[in-house]
Amino acid sequence: MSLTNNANVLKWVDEMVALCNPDKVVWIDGSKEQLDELTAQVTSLPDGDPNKMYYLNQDKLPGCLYHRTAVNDVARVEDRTFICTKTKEDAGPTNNWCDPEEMYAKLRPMYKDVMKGQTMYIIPYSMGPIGSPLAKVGVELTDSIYVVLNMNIMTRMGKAAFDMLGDSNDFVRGLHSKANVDPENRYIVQFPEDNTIWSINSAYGGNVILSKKCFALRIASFQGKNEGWMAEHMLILGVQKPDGETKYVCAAFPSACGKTNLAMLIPPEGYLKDGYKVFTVGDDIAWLKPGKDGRLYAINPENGFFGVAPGTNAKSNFNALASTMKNAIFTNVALNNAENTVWWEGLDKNPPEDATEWTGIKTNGKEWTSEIGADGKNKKLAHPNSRFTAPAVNCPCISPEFDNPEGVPVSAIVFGGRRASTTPLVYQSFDWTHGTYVGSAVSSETTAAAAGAVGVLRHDPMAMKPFIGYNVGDYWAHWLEMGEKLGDKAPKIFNVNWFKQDENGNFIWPGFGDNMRVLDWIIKRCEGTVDAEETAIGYLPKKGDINVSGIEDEVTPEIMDKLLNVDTDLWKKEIVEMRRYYNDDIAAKGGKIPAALYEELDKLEARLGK
Ligand code: OXD
Ligand code: MN
Repeated sequence: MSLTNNANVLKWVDEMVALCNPDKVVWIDGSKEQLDELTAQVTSLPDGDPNKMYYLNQDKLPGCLYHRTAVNDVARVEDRTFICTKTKEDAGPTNNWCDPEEMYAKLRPMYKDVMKGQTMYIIPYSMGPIGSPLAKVGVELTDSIYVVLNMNIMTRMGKAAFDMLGDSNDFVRGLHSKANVDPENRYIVQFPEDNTIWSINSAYGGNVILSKKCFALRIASFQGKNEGWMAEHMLILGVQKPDGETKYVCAAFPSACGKTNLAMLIPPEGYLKDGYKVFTVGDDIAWLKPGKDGRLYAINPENGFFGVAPGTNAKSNFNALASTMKNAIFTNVALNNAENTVWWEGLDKNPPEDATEWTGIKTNGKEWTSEIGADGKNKKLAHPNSRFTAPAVNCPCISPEFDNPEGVPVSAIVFGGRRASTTPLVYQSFDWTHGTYVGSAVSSETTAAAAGAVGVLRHDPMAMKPFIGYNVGDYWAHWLEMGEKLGDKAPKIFNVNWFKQDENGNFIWPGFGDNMRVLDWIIKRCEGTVDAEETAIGYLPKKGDINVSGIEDEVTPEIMDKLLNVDTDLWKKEIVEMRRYYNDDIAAKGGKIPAALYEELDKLEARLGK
């Protein structure tokens, strides 16, 4: 029985059912009974079935499940991700493009009868708190119970989403089939002009949890441009000060630069003693819209965390680890067979002796076999991109405002990347337009963890390169427009770099909880309670204004000088690179760069001197 009378939903579902031809259709109401029944089904599949999920130790990890994906299906696939708009220009230089009619014509035969013998699950969900003026509804059709169970954690899933939609046509239509998980025919396709996402031949999270990157960033960024709001690849955190007031900060870093760690940071002892607390609103995505008072408000459209497991431990991110202790799903981590619990590199130093590798091979924990990388040396028990899907309510520091339909007022926006030199620990942009330039210049250096050359600069504007659902030039213009609309109520824009190195390649900033010291300066700048040094690149902390109490031995005045140094020669090189990037990578390939951003580049160059 259908869960809604919405004629638009029913018509579309009928069309998709006719195309995919499932034996059975199940409407997901979000009830515990239904989810228990689906969990029972998927855990009782025979070993070796690629869809099987396993119960973990229910005493130690109550409600937790485990799953392995195919070895060729372990990450987002940017080369197979498309933005299909009527013109190529509308997708712009950062996206793969195909004409929508051509793409539908190519994919339709792949979906034809693809669910024969199977069940189609119809998942209604809300991105954002039900009833929030910033929230939006999506419906995902899928042939995977794994997807249903993940969507239950990552979104507000169930009938309430249809109730919120009423008879409106404003919902995102997602169609997913794992099909044969064939990498040659894997497609992750956004049709922003049709509010539609088609994903086929994958069963990995980021490609199939269509609410996340596909809707909440690619489609939503397009909607935001048309409707006057923004969808950004940003964490949202609140810093509660000793006087009880909480200031909210959004931060955009490229993937694997520690967004989840910053979102859940535990302040250093001195700050805790003084009464500071950090609350998490979101760890990956922010939707931002001007509120009635003219300030910018943020919601986290998601309801859970889809975090990278390796490297997560009680020291690096206590709160993330705690979030995974019940009702979580683990994907492609290793198993500790003796306990039926999970393990990954960086959880602790003791790989289990009786382990199952992420590929399903049993091993003694010393001589494991699963190879990552062409060199065959990089052997891991857990896949480096193995994940936990964890409910936000589990997070010990989840914000009391998490479900606030109005969102939280944003004081600061912070950009950052991984840069060994050039970029100082922190600086503040002169104004919103300069801050937009700073965001457009976000870049990160590759690390030894990934295959390929180390230290290669990758541009990732606003940390959104794989996620902007339209032309990056128009996206920058939209940022500038939002700044004009917000005027003097706009958040202040900053840039941070936790990854500065000395001559020997050692990191010189401790990072993790100590990043609170930088947040402290940022918040004081927003409040106007601390002065700054005006430099060519922006406002920098004055000597002594970053609190190093408790880490004086590690961060000596000499180290702090290095952290805050603005090396004119390196910055001149940065300008040359930014001109090359704007001209060759963007403008020459159809990106319409706003004149104001070229002006910022010229002004920066002038300030640095000839
Ligand atoms: C993610 C990513 O999975 O940014 O969040 O890649
Ligand atoms: Mn992300």
